[in-house]
Amino acid sequence: MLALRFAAVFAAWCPVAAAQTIPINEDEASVPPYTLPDPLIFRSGRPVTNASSWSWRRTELLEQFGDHVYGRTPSGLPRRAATVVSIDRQALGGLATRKIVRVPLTRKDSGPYIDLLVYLPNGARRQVPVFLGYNFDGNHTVTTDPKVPLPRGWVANRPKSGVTDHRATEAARGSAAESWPITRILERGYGLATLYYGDVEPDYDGGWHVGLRGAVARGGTNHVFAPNEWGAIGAWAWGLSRALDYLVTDPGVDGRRVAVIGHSRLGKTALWAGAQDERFALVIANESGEGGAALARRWFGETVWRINTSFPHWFCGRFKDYNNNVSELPVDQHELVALNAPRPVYVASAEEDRWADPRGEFLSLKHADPVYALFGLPGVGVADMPGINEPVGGTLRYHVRSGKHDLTAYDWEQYLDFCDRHLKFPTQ
Ligand code: GTR
Repeated sequence: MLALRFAAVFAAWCPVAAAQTIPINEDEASVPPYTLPDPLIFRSGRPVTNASSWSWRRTELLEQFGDHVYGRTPSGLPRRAATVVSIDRQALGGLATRKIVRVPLTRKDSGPYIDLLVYLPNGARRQVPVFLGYNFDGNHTVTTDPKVPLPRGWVANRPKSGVTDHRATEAARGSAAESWPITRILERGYGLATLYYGDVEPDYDGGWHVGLRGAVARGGTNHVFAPNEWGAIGAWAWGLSRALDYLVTDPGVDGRRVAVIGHSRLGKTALWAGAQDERFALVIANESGEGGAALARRWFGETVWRINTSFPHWFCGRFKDYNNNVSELPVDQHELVALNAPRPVYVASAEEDRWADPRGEFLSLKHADPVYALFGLPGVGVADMPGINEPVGGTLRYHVRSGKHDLTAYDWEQYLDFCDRHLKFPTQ
């Protein structure tokens, strides 16, 4: 019934092209009602009653997200040891030890591989908790440190990066430093490990030919993807787990306290990585929007149709089946958040980032609350969205910051405080 009303609203908006396009709505009063799937009901209709039956439901949901949204991550991919390429024990004026670590992703040394950039605070008395997150334009953009090499492959020509032909340039060195307050992170007692997502797979439709998915596909670069084979987000998420494989072996890192963080498309990736790999102790999704924390069924900002049209390579083929009937999706994004239970999750929005649907991001957390309650944990715990710059919640935490789509110092301060509460041991 609700599904019919939903479709009817779309048809009224766009009678001719209703089957092909879904108009963008950014008016709260026009959001039609919708019904979310219940994370605590098995497909069979049986209810989940406790944390131990949740683990079965968790498996079912993971399979559904694999089959219908991100594609399944192939099993049996090689996992090879990483190599520390360089160490500088006096980086950033002596504040940190900087390592560059090569993480192979396939059997071939020629690639694809990740060059992981790791900064650990000097003088720590014990192994430190670490933030692990992808950067958008190369490791050299997060710092002005001249020793950090440029990525070798494709980079996007984003306005700030000064790139015009998809090759990384020196001009972009430090261009993303404001989003990566490395000194502050180190001073607060954390390490930072960052990696360039294009090392795993370039971010364009067809990028898989020169990326991880093409390198491991049975059909090589002629491979024809099945509807539930992984998309680029799946490949990037897998890369985060391989970076974690290294971090758990680093003598300076406490591998039980690695938080995975991502902004925007890389926030979607962080959530999917955390859902699949329970070694991530905590997950942070900064303005992850559609296909991330925002509810798919809520018609506000970016839609399933729009994201599948703009970025067909991000998700699996079957996700496109829901372009015009999102209510048929067997899952919604509150269940992606819930897949991280009982681990802490921070979801953040920005007031002007209406495209990402701040309210839809908040509601995902709220509707994941019942799963956290199974573990006796406080979820986000409030009835409605908080005001601007007023973080709320417990094990599930949320803020909507003033300003635009970005990862800012304000966001990092909240994440550092959240990690202090959830990742630091009392003796530290
Ligand atoms: C937008 C896309 C969003 C978000 C963003 C980003 O164009 O529509 O879903 O992922 O890109 O990653 O920067």
